[in-house]
Amino acid sequence: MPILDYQTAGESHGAALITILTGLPRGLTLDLDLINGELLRRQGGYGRGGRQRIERDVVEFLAGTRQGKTIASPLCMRVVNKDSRMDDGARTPPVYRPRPGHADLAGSIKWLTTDCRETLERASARETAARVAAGAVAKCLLREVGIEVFGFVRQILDAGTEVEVTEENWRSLRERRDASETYCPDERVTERQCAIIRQAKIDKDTIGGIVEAHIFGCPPGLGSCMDWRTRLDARLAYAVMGVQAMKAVEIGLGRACASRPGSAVHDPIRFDPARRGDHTLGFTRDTNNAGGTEGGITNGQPVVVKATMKPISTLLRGLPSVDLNTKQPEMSQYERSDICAVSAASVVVECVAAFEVARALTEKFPSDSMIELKRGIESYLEYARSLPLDPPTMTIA
Ligand code: EPS
Repeated sequence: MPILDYQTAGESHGAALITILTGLPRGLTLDLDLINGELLRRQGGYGRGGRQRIERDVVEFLAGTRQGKTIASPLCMRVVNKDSRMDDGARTPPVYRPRPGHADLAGSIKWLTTDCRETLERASARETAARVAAGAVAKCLLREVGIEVFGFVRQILDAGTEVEVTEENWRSLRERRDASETYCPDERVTERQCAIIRQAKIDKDTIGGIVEAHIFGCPPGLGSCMDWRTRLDARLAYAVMGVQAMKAVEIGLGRACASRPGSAVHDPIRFDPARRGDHTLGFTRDTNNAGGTEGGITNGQPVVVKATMKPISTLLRGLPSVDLNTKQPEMSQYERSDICAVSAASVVVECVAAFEVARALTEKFPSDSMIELKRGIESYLEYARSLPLDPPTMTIA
C-alpha cells in the first residue's frame, strides 16, 4: 500500500498548480467547501499584493475520486492560474538583477543562467496553493477521526498577541481569527499589525512575523523515536521549514526552553479518570511546553508548531544587488509581490502540519479504507486503555 505522500508541480505564471497525493485510504469524503475555503483564506490577509485580485483559487479533481470520495488511487488536483503567461516573453521578461533573500542568485548560479526568472517562477510562494490543497485534504481525513487544526498569526513585526490557546478556547479564538484582517485572534493587536503593514507600504518595504498551528485530538503514539526520520517533531520541522520564507521552526515552548530550568519546562504527568475515555486515555498535563510530542511521539496533548517568516524579499524600493550580465552594481529588480504574507503563511503552515500528522497517523494505522483506519485507531486506544492487563505482568505474545 503506498505511503501517504504528495508532490506539487507548477510555476507562478504557468498554466496551473498541480498536487498529486498518494496513499489516501478509500472512502474519504473530500469536502470541497473546506478545501476551497482554505485556498481562499490563503489568498487573503492584510498586505497581500495585486495577484490575489486576479486569481480565485479553486480546486478541480482530475483523478482519484468517485462521487466526492477517494477511491484509494492517486488523487490529482488542479488550481488553474488565471495570470498564466510563462511563454509570453514580453509579459514574463528576464530578471537579471537578483533580489537579496530570494532564490534568484543562488538558483541562477545553480542552473547556469543569468535569467533569474527560470528559478523564481517555481520558487514563488504561489506554489503554496498546491500545498494548501494537499493539507486541506489531510484536514478532511483528520476531521473524520476527531483531529482538528487551528492556525493563526501570533506576531507581525513587533505587534504580537499573548493569547493562550487551549482545548477549551480554540474554537472561540478561531472566530476571532476569522474576524481579523491579519488572522490574529486579538482585535487590538490586529489594528497595530495593519498599521505596521500600511506604514511598510508607504516605506516601500516588507514585513515578516510569527505564525502558529495547534493540532487537537491526536491519539498518543504518532511518530516514533526508533528512527530519527520518523520523529513527528522532526517531520513537522522539515515540512514547515520547507515553506517559502520560513527561517525558524519551534515545537511547543521552543527556544524559550533554553532560559528555564527543567522543573519549569517539563510538563508534570497526572491521571484524570474522567478523561480515560477520550484520546488522552486520562493522562493530562497542566502545561504543554513539550508541544504535544515527547521523543518525537505524540503524547495526547495538542501538537503545537510555531514558525518565523522573514519579510518578503521583493521590496518596491529595491535592495543593493548586481546585474548578473554586466556584474555592475544595480538595485534589485521589482516583481509584483506582497508587503506582508504572514497571514497567508499561517494557513500554509496549518496545512503542511496537518499533512504531517495525517502521514504519521496512516503510518501507525496503515489502512486501505477509512473504515479500517477508524477501527484501527479505536481498537488501539481500547487496548491502551486496558493496560495493565490482569495480572499486571501479563504480556501478549
Ligand atoms: C503569490 C503569488 C505571486 C506573488 C507571491 C505569492 O504572484 P505574482 O508574482 O504574480 O505577484 O505575489 O510570491 C512571492 C511572495 C514570491 O516571493 O515569489 C501567491 O499566490 O501566494
